[in-house]
Amino acid sequence: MIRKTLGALGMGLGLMAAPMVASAAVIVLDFEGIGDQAPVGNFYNGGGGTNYGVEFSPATLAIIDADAGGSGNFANEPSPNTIMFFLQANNAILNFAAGFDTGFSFFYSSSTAASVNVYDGLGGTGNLLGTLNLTAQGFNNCGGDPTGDFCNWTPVGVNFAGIAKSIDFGGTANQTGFDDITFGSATPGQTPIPGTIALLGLGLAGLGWSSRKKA
Ligand SMILES: [Ca+2]
Ligand SMILES: [Ca+2]
Ligand SMILES: [Ca+2]
Repeated sequence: MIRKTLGALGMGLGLMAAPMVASAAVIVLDFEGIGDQAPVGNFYNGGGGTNYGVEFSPATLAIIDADAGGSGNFANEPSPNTIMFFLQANNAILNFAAGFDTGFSFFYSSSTAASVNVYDGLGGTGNLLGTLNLTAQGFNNCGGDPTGDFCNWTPVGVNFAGIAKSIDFGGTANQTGFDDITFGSATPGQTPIPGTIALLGLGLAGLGWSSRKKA
């Protein structure tokens, strides 16, 4: 049986560095601007993207939708056209040395059930602060984009007490994709509400991400 995969197998390289930026507001990583099957590595740690002091383990790669010129087998990603996935099981970790609080969230598309854990130590160590449980929903109600087997993206998040410093992404290599990884909120993809529509904020709060879902 041939399994559907998110992308061709490959090897990524990453660098280690000490994150320096403290967290305060909600931070969203959309992975746009990273190359197809290029390591996320230190992109958000002074390596080209906004320097949030977030470092990803070497097996963690970005991948661009095949419909946008890359090699990714997905559709309807919440922030086109790039997502994050990984090619080595049990080796997908991000470190946020400055720490963050309140919540953690993202959108995912997966062919397998998985658990993602939030820790208060670096490298998936220390106390377990929270767990996000993923289901095998990636192929549900597929269509559009116009192509891509991993078509269904679901928001998932957790609130926690304490200061989190690392995330251990569970799941099976090449079978789970992530996008809009969000620190400081249990609702993924949140962005600050502009002052001009602040009064409508309560009414629109539920539309922020739901409008991004597949129509
Ligand atoms: Ca797409
Ligand atoms: Ca696609
Ligand atoms: Ca994206």
